[in-house]
Amino acid sequence: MCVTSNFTGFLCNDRITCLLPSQVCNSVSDCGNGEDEVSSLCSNLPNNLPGYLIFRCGNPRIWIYSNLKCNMINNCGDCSDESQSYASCPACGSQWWPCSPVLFQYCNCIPRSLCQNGVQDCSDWSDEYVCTK
Ligand SMILES: [Ca+2]
Ligand SMILES: [Ca+2]
Repeated sequence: MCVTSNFTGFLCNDRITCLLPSQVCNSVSDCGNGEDEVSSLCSNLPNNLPGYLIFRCGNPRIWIYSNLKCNMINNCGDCSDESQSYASCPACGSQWWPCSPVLFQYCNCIPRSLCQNGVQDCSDWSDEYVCTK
């Protein structure tokens, strides 16, 4: 395990390189000797991965890499990775606009870059008539 300011990740054998959880078992050797792709980790995914690399969604048969939790994108499909009650995510930051989005890609917040872009992104149109960039 290794911890950076942004995520908890996988420490390579060089004791320096810290990989994002989603770089482990992604069929790319990201550590110098490929120790992030060994079958003792990557067979029977995700059961052989350390728990800090994964997040179990609301449906526990569905899992995501833990760095995809609270990234404002609906990776679980049911928004459980973005739910404050379930995943302890912080409220929308300053770069985000809170609303019920039209597209399920976003769960509770849309990027402010979508505000006043001429396209409805919130069900109440607040992105076009209330939100400012
Ligand atoms: Ca890899
Ligand atoms: Ca997510």
